[in-house]
Amino acid sequence: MLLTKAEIQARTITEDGQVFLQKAAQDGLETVWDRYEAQKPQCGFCEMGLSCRNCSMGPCRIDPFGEGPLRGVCGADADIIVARNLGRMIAAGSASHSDHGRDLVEVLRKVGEGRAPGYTIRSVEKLKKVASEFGIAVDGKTPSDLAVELAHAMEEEFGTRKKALTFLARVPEKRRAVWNKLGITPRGIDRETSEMMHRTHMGVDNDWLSLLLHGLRNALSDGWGGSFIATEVSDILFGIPQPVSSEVNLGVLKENQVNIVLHGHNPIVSEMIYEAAQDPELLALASQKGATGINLAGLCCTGNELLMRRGIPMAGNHLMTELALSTGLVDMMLVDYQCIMPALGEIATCYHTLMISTSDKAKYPHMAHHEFHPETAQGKARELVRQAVENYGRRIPAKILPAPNASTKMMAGFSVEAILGALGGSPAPLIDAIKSGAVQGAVGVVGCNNPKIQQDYGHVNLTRRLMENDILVVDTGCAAVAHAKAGLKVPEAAAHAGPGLQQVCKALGIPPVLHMGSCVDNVRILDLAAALANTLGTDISDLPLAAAAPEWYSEKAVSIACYAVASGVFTVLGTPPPIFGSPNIVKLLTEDIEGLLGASFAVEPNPEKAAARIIEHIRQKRKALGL
Ligand code: BF8
Ligand code: SF4
Repeated sequence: MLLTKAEIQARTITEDGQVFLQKAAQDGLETVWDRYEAQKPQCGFCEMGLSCRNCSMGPCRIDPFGEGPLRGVCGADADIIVARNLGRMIAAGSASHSDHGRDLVEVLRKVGEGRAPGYTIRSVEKLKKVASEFGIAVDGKTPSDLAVELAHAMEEEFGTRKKALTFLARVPEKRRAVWNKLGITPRGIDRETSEMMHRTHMGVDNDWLSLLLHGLRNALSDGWGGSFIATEVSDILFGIPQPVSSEVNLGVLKENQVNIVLHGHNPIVSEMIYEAAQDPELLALASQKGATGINLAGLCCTGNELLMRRGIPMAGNHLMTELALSTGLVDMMLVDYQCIMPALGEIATCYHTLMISTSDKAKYPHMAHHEFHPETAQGKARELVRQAVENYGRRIPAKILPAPNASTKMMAGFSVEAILGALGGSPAPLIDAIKSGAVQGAVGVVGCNNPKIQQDYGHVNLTRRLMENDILVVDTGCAAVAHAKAGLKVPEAAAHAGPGLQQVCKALGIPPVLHMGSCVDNVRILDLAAALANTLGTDISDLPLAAAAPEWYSEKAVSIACYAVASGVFTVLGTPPPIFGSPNIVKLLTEDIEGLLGASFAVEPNPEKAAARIIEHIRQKRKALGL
């Protein structure tokens, strides 16, 4: 059934999204928005966090109005049930990021052992730096030896034998003291997740405050552990991102080229596909088939990883993943894991698109499974790119609709190293700009799309307001792609910033919104915040910083938000988390936690109001610093 203009506009602010929502409807597809409508009304108990199915005496639910049951069969009340549910969300998010990190450590070890042909060490400099941080003597050792030693040391981080994770050495002294006092210093990465699953089993931790504190520790084991390892090892294997120009939106899919779309999170597979797509033999085959080249395009965070290091264009963010298929131009979509809607395979059956899953732990309906392992990835990548090329001629002309709008230009690649490089090697010029007031502060605008919010509306409006108020925005994940589509990631976008930020951007030739990578790369933001605090000899919570996730949906986002607050960063969520069934927990997380951590959460779906709160927060932090 076709959609009305009003229906389409309510779903997304993006031009390409609006066009392809109608195309998908014409092709008879059911999208994430349709399925969301079909789910309405969603369960009110679950929305408030008041339902529990942790055991078989249940499922149970608590009546928020006090007329029905106030306890589950075991006796758990609203506070306990909400805290347990939140704890399990954090555990799932932390596990996802950290298992991604573990997969990279495995590749690092196999590269060192000479068992991963095609992979190499692209940043020996970072390998040495990180190895030293892990207490490994680097002098006189080959990169291969170091890779093996570092991989072993990192494997230890996942276990139970440590008192504190190694990367905590980068955390400001004052912050570490806060964590020690609260007893939330993260130890082993897997240990904290495992302990969370234990604590939330029936009859274990039934003190909601104690559960939430462990939730923070579990999230910190992601931020300063699993995700940190994922980012650092990705840089070691694939290179440290440097500023790069690229393009975004469905216009990046080419009518006259073989389009391979890479979707998921871990760069291990997509980097190999990138290499294979440069193979002269495969390029010649593409030309034989009548294509002028092999075009790679990214979706979600695998896309962001390749964009940051290789400049490959982005087809879109989370809610564009189905619509990308409806162009009829995708010859192959390759997925690894996380945020890959199980609906994708079936949608692709409407077109000629080959759908390929690649991870032993992530299989999907209607996809061909081609498992990648470090030992054989190179050959596998060539085989798949060849299949994509051969599929080019099978496009169904009647089902093709190229994007009517041109792709939008963008810049990416702002690793901490690149930002410090642009500043001349030290954070001092940024600190000076903050002191002078040219830059009032910095905010990480991160996270997903969610069909509960008009696509990209939350990100783009919040970020515009912040820029206008001389606040530098750094971003990652699907938020970064939203900003890019809106044209905010080119140096010229500084024209829409306040006068101070405009001047700084012009002097450095940078956009006012800096792309720092994928969602695991949120740790780059932490790293930068810690470096600023360390330079000033203060705590992260003293700095004029904030974070926002205007359209978050995933459990990973919950973990990120929790490690941001635990690290001292005020964080505003656009979609409400399932905690409103417990007034005690809402009060703790939005008010009282400030006294414990120097930072708190806020929930504000309206981006204008969210901007106002953040601007006020930054004003207060500046005032406290005497600025
Ligand atoms: O890790 S922002 S929708 S793609 S969870 Fe997923 Fe959210 Fe996108 Fe990347 Ni992050
Ligand atoms: Fe019900 Fe308690 Fe079992 Fe949860 S753990 S399902 S509240 S009995």
